[in-house]
Amino acid sequence: MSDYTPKPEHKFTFGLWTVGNVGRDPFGEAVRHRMSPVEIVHMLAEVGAWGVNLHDNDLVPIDATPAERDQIVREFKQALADTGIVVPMATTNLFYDPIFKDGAFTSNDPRVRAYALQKTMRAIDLGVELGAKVYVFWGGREGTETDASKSALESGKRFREALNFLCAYVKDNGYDLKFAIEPKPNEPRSDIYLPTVGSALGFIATLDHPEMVGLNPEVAHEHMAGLNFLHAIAQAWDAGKLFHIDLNDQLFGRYDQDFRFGSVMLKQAFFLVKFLEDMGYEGSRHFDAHAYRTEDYEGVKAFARGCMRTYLILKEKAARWNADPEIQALVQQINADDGTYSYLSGGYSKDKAERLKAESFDVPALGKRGLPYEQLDQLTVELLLGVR
Ligand code: DIG
Ligand code: MN
Ligand code: MN
Repeated sequence: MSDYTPKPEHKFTFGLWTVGNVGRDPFGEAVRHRMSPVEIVHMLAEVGAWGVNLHDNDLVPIDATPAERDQIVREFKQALADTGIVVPMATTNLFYDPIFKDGAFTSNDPRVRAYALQKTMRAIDLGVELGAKVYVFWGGREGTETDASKSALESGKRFREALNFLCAYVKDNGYDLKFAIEPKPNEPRSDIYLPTVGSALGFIATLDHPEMVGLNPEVAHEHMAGLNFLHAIAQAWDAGKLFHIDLNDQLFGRYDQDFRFGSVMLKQAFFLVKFLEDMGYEGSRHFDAHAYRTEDYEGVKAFARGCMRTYLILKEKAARWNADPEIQALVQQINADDGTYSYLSGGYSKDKAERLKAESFDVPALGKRGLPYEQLDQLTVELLLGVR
């Protein structure tokens, strides 16, 4: 049995809004008292987290005076100093206040769009002051219930204009900060713009400073769209755009459940952890999740510990998968290549095209070839079940 104790080098983080979730849902009132940001920092230190993330208003109320803001930030910084907890990521709450009921950057009202930019600049200043290096944009209200209300094309242009302005703001201020877009297909809007990793990657390419902007994919959000999260982050990684990640769990086709990491789709969680560890992902392992509504704060701590323990257990399972002789023999067999067609790698040439057109293939034999995927997947399942 290995040691599954979280350590700073694991880079486990939680948002203030996650372990601070009071259990309110559309059909029920809060079930837990609200902890202060300082209390949350101490709880995260107690369970062994490395960092804490925040929306601006998780820390500073939207109507705080500058003096109140400074006092709150001072006390928060003291809690960070007392515990050693760091702030790797920050973001803006552009979804809770009624002013954003029809969006922030994509609102039809230019006053709301302008206010959203102002609020985000101030929140960026706060995030940088606290040491954040990644800034997330989750456009929770950027969407529609009826497409009679606004042009999807115009909304994309407004979103781009806002991000271009904010990228320029970061550059103008010399901030060491990169942006990470967080896609989600719906909820709280009926349809949210930039719904998936794929659509966000396409959007990033249209920005003035695409090098500053990447992705913060969330497990639950791709699952809500019925998509394979591993495939999504592999594409983001391939594009050099996996700047951050929101880990949790989620059944397909449900509202955003934000379950404890690994608590629902364990095999998908295994392949996700394997990918991150195999690739040497160096970013935060951020758990954007919350405890069941049934829990008290001891249950919330069990939730937080469970997220980190499951990640570490799956990390060990991934290492064992990579070292398992029977599994690796099958992987070798599946990827056998005698080099006959290696001339095709390295790009096109007329000679290569002519040579390939002259090749002959035993199509029936290739079609009959048996692939040992049942055996390989069974070995994977048995490894996860702890019998190998
Ligand atoms: C929800 O999945 C979103 C917001 O909580 C926040 O903007 C972002 C940061 O992880 N995730
Ligand atoms: Mn979510
Ligand atoms: Mn998230």
